[in-house]
Parts: sequence; C-alpha cells; structure tokens
Amino acid sequence: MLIRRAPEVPSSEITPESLYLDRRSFMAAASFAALDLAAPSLGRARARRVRDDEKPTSYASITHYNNYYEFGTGKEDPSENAGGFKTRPWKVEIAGEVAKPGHYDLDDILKGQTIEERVYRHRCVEGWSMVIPWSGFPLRNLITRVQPTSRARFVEFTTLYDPARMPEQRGGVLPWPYVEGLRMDEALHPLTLLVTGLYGRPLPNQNGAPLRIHVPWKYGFKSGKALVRIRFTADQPANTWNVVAPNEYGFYANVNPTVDHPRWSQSRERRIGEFLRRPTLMFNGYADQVASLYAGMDLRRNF
Ligand SMILES: Nc1nc2c(c(=O)[nH]1)N[C@H]1C(S)=C(S)[C@@H](COP(=O)(O)O)O[C@H]1N2
Ligand SMILES: [Mo]
Repeated sequence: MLIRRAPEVPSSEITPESLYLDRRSFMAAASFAALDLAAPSLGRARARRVRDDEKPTSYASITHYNNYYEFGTGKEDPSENAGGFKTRPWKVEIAGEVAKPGHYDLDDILKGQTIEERVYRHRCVEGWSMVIPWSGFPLRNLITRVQPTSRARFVEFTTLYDPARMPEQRGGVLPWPYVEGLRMDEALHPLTLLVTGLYGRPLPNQNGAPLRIHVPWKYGFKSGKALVRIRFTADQPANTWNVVAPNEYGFYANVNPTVDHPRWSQSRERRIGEFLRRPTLMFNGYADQVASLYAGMDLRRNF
C-alpha cells in the first residue's frame, strides 16, 4: 500500500555546502552581534566585505576539479578514479633529523590534535583559484611534538607510492612518489595546515585523504596529498615539479603576480565559479603574515 509522507527535502539533495553554510550563517550572526557592540556600523560593513570576498567555492567544484596525477591527469579523473581508495589503516613515518622518529598510526596522531576550520585561498600555478573551507591542524603542532634536531633546516613531504592503488603510478607521467618540501620556518608558520577535512566533512579522496598539507601563500603544487612520510633534513629536499621542469617550477613557489611562469602570466587568476578574472595578490593575499619570511630574498631568482 501507498504511504503518504509529508513533503521533505530528500537527504540526497542536502549538500555538504548547505549544511555548512547554515552553520556558518549562524556563526556569522553571532560574530556580527559581537562586532556591533564595539563598532555598530563599521564592524558590520567590514565583516560583510571580507565574507563576500572569501565566499567558499562550491563543494561540487572543490571535489570535481582536481590536480592529483596519481589518479589521472584530467581535472575530473581524481573524482572518478579515487573513490575506492582505502585510507585506513594509515601510517605516517616521521624520519630524518628528529628526536622522535617512527611509524605513527594516523589515528594516534589525530587523537592529540584539536581540529580547526580554516577558510583558505588556494591558487594553482595554472591560473585558477578556489576558496576552500578546510579542517585540520597546524603542521607546527605535530613538528613540536616530534622534536626536530638543531640540524633540521627543511622538511620533506612524501606521498604514498602504491601503483596497485594509484593507477597512474603504473605510467610515467611523473617520477613517483610525489615529493615536496618546505624550509623549516615555512613549515612552522601558523598558516601551514595539515588538512583532514573540508566543508566540515572528512576529506574526500580526490582532495588528498586521509592527510594532505596546504600552504596557502604558495602555488598548489607545494601542497602534497596522501602523505605517508615527513622527513626533517639539513639540505633542501627535491620537489617533483622542480625535478621535472626546473625552469618552470621552483622550490619556493610563492604566489607572486609579478613573476610569470614561462608559459602563463601570473598577474591574474580565474576563481572557479566566477566569470571575470581577478588580480592575483602577492603571497596569495597573505603578505602581512608571511612576507617577513623572505626579507632580503630575490623572489625573481627564488621563484
Ligand atoms: N600527491 C599529489 N599531490 C598533489 C598533486 C598531485 O598531483 N599529487 N597536485 C598538486 C597541485 S598542482 C595542486 S593545484 C593541488 C590541488 O589540490 P585540490 O585538488 O585539493 O584542489 O594539489 C597538489 N598536490
Ligand atoms: Mo597546481
């Protein structure tokens, strides 16, 4: 027999985005109220402007327009090919110049961390950008727990190498595994985030589950996905795209509208979901927080 139900929104039509935005508009209302006590009109206007500029990119775009060559080189390949990727159990090796090396279970690492929400601009060297509501914790919290030695000047990040689970690793589009690196002060910077989720949900495989990094003032290729090893080194580590094309991709890769890539101008970017291109900001808009790391450095040479 037919059971008549009250009309309702099927759960398949409730996007993570709408759940997240519901919760955020509540939080925003609370913080507007707090601002209004201090500065009635100014506070409201300023808060609105910042929020408009940082409106998160849609969940659908963040999870269907990806660079993750282990799962294919097309933007939609990772969302199509990474679905069955198993992210538990997962070990992270801490190695190199460090007092507490070891193979740590990811869940044990996560147990000791407070997960925060951070809305970050994400700028790919190819000229597109997004705004992503990540969840995660500062890399520096993990670094201080494992205690690097005084010889540690850089940190190397290595992605999983498992051709049985990452189909494109059976081919030669890049040398595998994908490796990246940061200078120690960059790794310790409070903006540098170990990411475990987005839009308040567990991180989708195509975005680097179960653990990826995001360094928001640098081009996206610095932010390795599916991390299995964090190694502290005295010397600057290799980074994959620099090995493949050293004249196109440097070690630093700081977002810089005045230093062009040989094939693309970096002065503007296309924010995914917007029609007109917008100017790219120095250090991706985080200059007030990170410019001092590079005082006196020639950013044209150290691109
Ligand atoms: N392991 C791995 N990490 C990677 C990549 C990759 O191909 N493999 N691509 C990088 C590039 S070029 C970018 S722009 C970002 C894309 O992250 P997103 O798909 O979450 O937006 O991941 C970076 N991390
Ligand atoms: Mo990228």
